[in-house]
Amino acid sequence: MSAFEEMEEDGVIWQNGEFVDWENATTHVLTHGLHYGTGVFEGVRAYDTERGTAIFRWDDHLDRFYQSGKPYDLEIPFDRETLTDATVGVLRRNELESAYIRPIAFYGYHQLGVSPGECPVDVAIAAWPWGAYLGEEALEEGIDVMISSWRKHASSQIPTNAKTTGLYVNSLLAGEEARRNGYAEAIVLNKEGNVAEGPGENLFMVRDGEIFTPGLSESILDGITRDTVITLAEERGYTVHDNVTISRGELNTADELFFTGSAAEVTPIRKVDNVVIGEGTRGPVTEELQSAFFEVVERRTDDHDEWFDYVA
Ligand code: PPE
Repeated sequence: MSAFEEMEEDGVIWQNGEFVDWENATTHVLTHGLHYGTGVFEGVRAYDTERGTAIFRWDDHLDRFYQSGKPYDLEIPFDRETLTDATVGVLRRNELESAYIRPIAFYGYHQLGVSPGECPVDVAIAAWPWGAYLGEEALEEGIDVMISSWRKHASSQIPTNAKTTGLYVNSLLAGEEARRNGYAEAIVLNKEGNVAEGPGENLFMVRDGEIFTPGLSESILDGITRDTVITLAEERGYTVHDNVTISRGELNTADELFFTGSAAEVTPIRKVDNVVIGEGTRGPVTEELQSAFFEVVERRTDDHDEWFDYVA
């Protein structure tokens, strides 16, 4: 199954401490999180590696999961060990060799009104096979993207460093606008009109052999793949400017552009608003970092073993 395809109802989902059959992992229609977007979630990948199934940067995803709840006073009522066991349990019971893992915590069913009051925090972890987010071809050929007419919410309006379910209405608006216009994905500018990120990806630019990515104050999610790529690039001797402002026009004159994300992995961008970027195909720096990324996540190297939790 790839992104944008129907779910297969298969296996179990961990919900509030128990493994339940996929079709029974349901919640009430008056759930607080459904009405007000008051949930936090993660997207994590487990890869089928030479040493068995391995969850990539689980600790960092868990850190962000707990942190995301803070602005909302949403305290996840399970500890790290429980959530880790739950995830390993889901992967094993569902016999998944590689998977996309989706932990979610949200204010549940008890009362309505914007204040969550005594609503419980419900937690679930599901996993399913998810292929290349933007298609297998996208990884090689790159994608055409559109600058969205929608701006990213400023971090003074909603904390963009928290991965909150409600934030993704902005991602939907931008992504669907792009797809309606024949593009694969959007780039979203921040309130100042500078480059923020994609609807579900961070953005990188290559210029004159150096690498640039918008800083955390540009209304972006502090992506774990972003951090991975920065680390891999620096290890390969690249200068990475990870705290910069990138203006819209710089996208057009970039040598290379690419997206990063747990779902999107490392996806090259070949055109922005139909302006060809560089050679109009996956650029050499993108290719080097993308190969390095897949070499690491598939464990074809011993580097960065600290990033992996083996499921076997
Ligand atoms: N920005 C946004 C807005 C975002 O949603 C993601 C992840 C990223 C950056 C990259 O972050 P990281 O995954 O830590 O490298 N988007 C998730 C949701 C995708 C979806 O369609 O759902 C993901 O990649 O899992």
